[in-house]
Amino acid sequence: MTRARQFTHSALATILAAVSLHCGGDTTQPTTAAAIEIVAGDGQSGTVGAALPSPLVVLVTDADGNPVQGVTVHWDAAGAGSVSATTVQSGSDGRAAVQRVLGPTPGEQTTTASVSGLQGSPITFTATATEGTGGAGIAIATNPPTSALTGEVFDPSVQPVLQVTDANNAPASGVQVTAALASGSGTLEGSTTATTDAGGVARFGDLGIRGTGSFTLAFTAGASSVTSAPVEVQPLPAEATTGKWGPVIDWPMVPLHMHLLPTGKILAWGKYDSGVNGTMGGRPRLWDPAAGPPTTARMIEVDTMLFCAGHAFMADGKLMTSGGHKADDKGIDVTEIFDPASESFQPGLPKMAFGRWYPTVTELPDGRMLTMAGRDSAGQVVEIPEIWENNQWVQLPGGNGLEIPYYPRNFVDPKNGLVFMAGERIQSRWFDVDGSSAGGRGRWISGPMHIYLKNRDYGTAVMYEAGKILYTGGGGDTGWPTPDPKANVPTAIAEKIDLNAASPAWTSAGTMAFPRRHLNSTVLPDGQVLITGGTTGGGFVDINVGDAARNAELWNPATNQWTTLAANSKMRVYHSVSLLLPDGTVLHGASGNAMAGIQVVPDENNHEIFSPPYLFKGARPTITSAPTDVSYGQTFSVATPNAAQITGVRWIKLGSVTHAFDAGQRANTLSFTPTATGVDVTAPASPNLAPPGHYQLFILNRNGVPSAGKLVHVQ
Ligand SMILES: [Cu+2]
Repeated sequence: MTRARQFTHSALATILAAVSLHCGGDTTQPTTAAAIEIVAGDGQSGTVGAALPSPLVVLVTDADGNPVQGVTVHWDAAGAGSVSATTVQSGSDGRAAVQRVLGPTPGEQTTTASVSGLQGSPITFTATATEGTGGAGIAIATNPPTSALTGEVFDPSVQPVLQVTDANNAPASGVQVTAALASGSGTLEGSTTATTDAGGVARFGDLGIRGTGSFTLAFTAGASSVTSAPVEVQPLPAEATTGKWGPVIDWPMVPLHMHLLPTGKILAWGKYDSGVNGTMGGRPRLWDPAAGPPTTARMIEVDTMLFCAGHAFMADGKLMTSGGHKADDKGIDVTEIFDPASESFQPGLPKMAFGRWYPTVTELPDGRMLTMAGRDSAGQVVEIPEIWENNQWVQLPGGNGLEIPYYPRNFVDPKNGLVFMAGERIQSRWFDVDGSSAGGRGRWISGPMHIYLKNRDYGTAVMYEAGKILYTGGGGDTGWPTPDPKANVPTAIAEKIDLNAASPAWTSAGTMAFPRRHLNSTVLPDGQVLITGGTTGGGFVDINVGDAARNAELWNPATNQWTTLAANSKMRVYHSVSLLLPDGTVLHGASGNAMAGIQVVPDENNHEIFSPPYLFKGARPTITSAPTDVSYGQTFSVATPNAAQITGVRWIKLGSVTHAFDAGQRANTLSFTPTATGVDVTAPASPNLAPPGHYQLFILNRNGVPSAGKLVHVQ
């Protein structure tokens, strides 16, 4: 028939078809529809479980061979596979078509198209199904995030998940899926392959994109591939390099002794009960950060004046103090123990043989406590250390005869369990509490000389890893009462020592951007050391605001390099403190309650919070559970949804800080093995490596982004 003849009759056919539709039943066909025939799609070959390459098409005509619109054609996949629709109305060209997906069995598969009553109905299409070659289908179950920071390790909730089916349209297990950038200029980071599980599901765990702009990812399994939704990748904010300081937060007094308790609360005290011009007393305040600002902190009664005491945490999490304030340069002989559970000091403890003003307390591997140095009630330097054992103080007269500075920078040496005095003197020394010398129990052992050959009074020291100490800043007071040479300005020179070495020696740790005195050092979860506060000027304490070292600095032990970070708002010099908090920020506060010659050091009854650069690099890992108590050498499970992302596990002992030195903090990098649901972590083998007590456990990803700390007690 000719095209022209078809057209002359098609208008009537259309009307009739429309009437049929509106009358409802598809059993009654337009009177003009007479026949059905195949147009296309018969005799194709395809892969089992897959769609045929071309649609199946029929034509409905009237008695004159003209196309008829609106006729309902029934399609049936004959029990294997599927058709895209089981009923299709013929179009204005009389045609009706479906897509055919073959069933799972190789061989001949048929499809029928039928319109009852028409000549030629039912029509049978025949197709040949062939065995597939694997990886028949891949689909995205979870897309990557719609936005991310460059280099960010995507949160587990938006790590891509793929569903892979085999040639039979069944879940394909053991199939490797490869991820790659499909568009965008940058690098795909992390593990770019994942293997399907029994359900045919492949999960990526640690992907991230380095670069900026719009990206898509391609996921490929065998010959099949699928492309993700777009990911908009932003550059890192400036704070990812500089960190960021928060606002000034007020305290009711100058919190110049500060401790993070196992309860998460903070105990602090200064010289006075309240702020500037307050009454002498310095009673502690207990601040619960979860309950309100520090102005809500509760005053804790104590029967002595703890200003200028030494302190450290004990194995059970209680805080021991040694000495305190009788007058400037004169100490008292009282010991106090604060119990974080009852939130009170234990009364009536045995006293020391000597008053101590500016001593250092050190927890030993076996739980005994050592107190060293300070001035007694008459203002004399105390050269005899005392050890707390069997709930009493025992003198160690074998230590007598050495000019010991205020608040010695003491650490337990993991190699031998001895106490290593890192400074401030030029020569460092070990003290053996169980050794003996001419004077009796206790023995000094000469150690290496600093590379900076001047006294480092009011420098800071931190054991950032078992046996590894950073000592930086200090000095600058030519009138300081130790016998070593002095400089008239503080130093920016840093040095480090590894006590694990066969012959430990001080070596260069680079130079800070600013010389500093009265600075603080805080070991961070990523293993770097944060330096805060201090003054660049010489003398006992330079309170010229222009000389304040307000920029934080960061030391990276892996590179020995220093980075200058953001500046805080307050001058924090003599009596300033810094304390690592469980959320990975650092509290930097206080300064004051003292004189600078004839001038008053400004009282800072407040703190500021520093958010280190690692808090600006995207999603943080989270710890969902960890044991509260572990023993030495024990392997314990830490649950985290970030299991595939963890590249480091560290813990850091709770801080107890004053006078530019934190006698509490010390850190261990812990060995671990990843599991499906977290990491199995092994505690240090010995208390020499990690003295007993409470540590904040952190897990980290490859960008050094830490989780919040989880409190773990080791004993
Ligand atoms: Cu002081």
